[in-house]
Amino acid sequence: MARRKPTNDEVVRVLRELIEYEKLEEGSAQSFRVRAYEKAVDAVRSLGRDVADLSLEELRAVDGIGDHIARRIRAYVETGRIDRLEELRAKYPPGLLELLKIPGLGPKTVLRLWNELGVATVDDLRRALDEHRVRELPRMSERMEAKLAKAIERLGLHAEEHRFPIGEALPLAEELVAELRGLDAVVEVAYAGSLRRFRDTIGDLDVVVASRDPATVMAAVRELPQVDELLLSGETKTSFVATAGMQVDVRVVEPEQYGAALLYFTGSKAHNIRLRQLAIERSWTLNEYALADADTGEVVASRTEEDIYEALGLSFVLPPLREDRGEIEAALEGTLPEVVTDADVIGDLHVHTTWSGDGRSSLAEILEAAHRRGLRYVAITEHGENLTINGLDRDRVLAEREEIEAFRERYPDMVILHGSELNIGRDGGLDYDDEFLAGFDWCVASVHSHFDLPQAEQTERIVTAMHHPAVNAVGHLTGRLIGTRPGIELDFAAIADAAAATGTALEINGHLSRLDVPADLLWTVRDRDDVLVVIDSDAHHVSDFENLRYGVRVAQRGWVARDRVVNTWPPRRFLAWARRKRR
Ligand code: DGT
Ligand code: CA
Ligand code: CA
Ligand code: ZN
Repeated sequence: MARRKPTNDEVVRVLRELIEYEKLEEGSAQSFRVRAYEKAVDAVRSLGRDVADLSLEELRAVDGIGDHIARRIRAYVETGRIDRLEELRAKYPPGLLELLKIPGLGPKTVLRLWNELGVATVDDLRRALDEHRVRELPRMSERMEAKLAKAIERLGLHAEEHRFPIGEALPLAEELVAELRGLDAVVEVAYAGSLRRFRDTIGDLDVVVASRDPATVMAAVRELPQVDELLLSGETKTSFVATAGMQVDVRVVEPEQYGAALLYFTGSKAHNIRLRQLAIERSWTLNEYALADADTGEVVASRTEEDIYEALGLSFVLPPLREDRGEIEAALEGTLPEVVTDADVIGDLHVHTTWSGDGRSSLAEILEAAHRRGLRYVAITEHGENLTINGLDRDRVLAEREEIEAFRERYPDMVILHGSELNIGRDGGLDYDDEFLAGFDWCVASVHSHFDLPQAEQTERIVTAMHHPAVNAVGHLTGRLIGTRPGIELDFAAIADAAAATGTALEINGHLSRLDVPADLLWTVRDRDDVLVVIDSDAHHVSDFENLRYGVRVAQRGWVARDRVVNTWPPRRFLAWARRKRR
């Protein structure tokens, strides 16, 4: 049987696994080989076509993919395996890859923990820490033990309840949904569960299918290329472990039941319980098949989620709000916040191009993509000079400014701002000097260093930066990388106060590994009309403008009212607001 063509995301996942093993093999996270793989990952991600369609020759010709890696990619496309990866998988226990995710644990230390203490999983490490065995190793200490214990706790890396970062879950879910949508037997299909509610981490994937022919759908699910191990194979439910290690539950219902099933499996459980109580008060029942009369069984509503909310006397609740955090009461009273939707976002104020060392699309490509997306304003914000390697010195800033000027004629209906992503220094200082900073139209300032400062100092440096007239927004506030790096410690209430006092927006960075400011923090200031937010893609490539949609979901989860999102404002209002602070 011909092998199904792996997607680019799948190839990226395999390369990333190889990267982690190579780190162990090299005893370094920075080796030449590791960097070569990382370049290849970037190259595949920005390829713009299916990597599986490229011949070995074509792969070799791709910038960033060398001969070795080209061969490995071809081997994977053709046979579904890479000998080198199999060899490394056999050599190291898989738990070591989890250990590598813990901040403060490099490959060398992980290897030492394994060789000398037999630590092969996060649970093993926790035990070793509890028993104070780690401090006996060279270059380890009591302080280091405490730091590691805290890092494990903050990352939520429990072997028993392993959760996947949304950045891993979403691409897989989209692949599965696209695959199933292509089947004739499928009327409708969507992912539900915590992913649809847009939580940061996902326990398992829940997929709901509407079909009149469940047997055909279930048979097709069993044959999906993403199935690694079949766990359960029933008439209307199939569960499997996907190639990425994530568990997936696929359920099939009749098209008439689709809304009820989607509602049920989207959750949260707490939200469902409240809905069921409301149903019971009316002598109805609510389950994954229908809202129905408790006595006669007659269906009250089931076809769509909207029908069911309406029958229960509630306004429609968007999935990211379904956490029983007051949304039921608000929906009953009709006082749900008017949250931002995809179509409301008409600007993007944090965008990189190849002028930044880590940008992957040219200025021309980025502007064309922004324009095609219908954006009314966009700020090009390359890294400031203090970010080594990737930052721009003054000459390059001015050179780019000239290029941007030329593009303004090409896109008369899109305002192009020339900005910068500044680096907040240890004491709140910024790149360049005040006069030079005044030459930008818009600046985002972000923390890219000193992640370990105590809370008071960390808060203080950011507040200091917010007071600078050049700083319009604070980028990815906590600096967290979901599943890999915990956020910095902050007094968020103080940050929100400073944002309001200085006219500085807080960015919701929509990159899936960041989603920062986190929704939970935003939720704590949901009633503060004076705390403004900007939803940014932080694009480094034309495909990253999709991040705006993810940022919108974070804003919804944080109950951010639309009018608090400055890039929903018409250009004139937005520009007047941004200029006010810079004067
Ligand atoms: P996860 O997978 O841990 O990230 O979180 P969820 O929310 O996706 O939870 P999951 O996969 O256990 O179940 C999916 C949805 O199904 C959940 O959000 C609500 C619904 N559900 C599951 N179990 C129950 C239950 O016992 N009662 C009710 N009312 N709903 C449930
Ligand atoms: Ca789930
Ligand atoms: Ca589930
Ligand atoms: Zn950036």
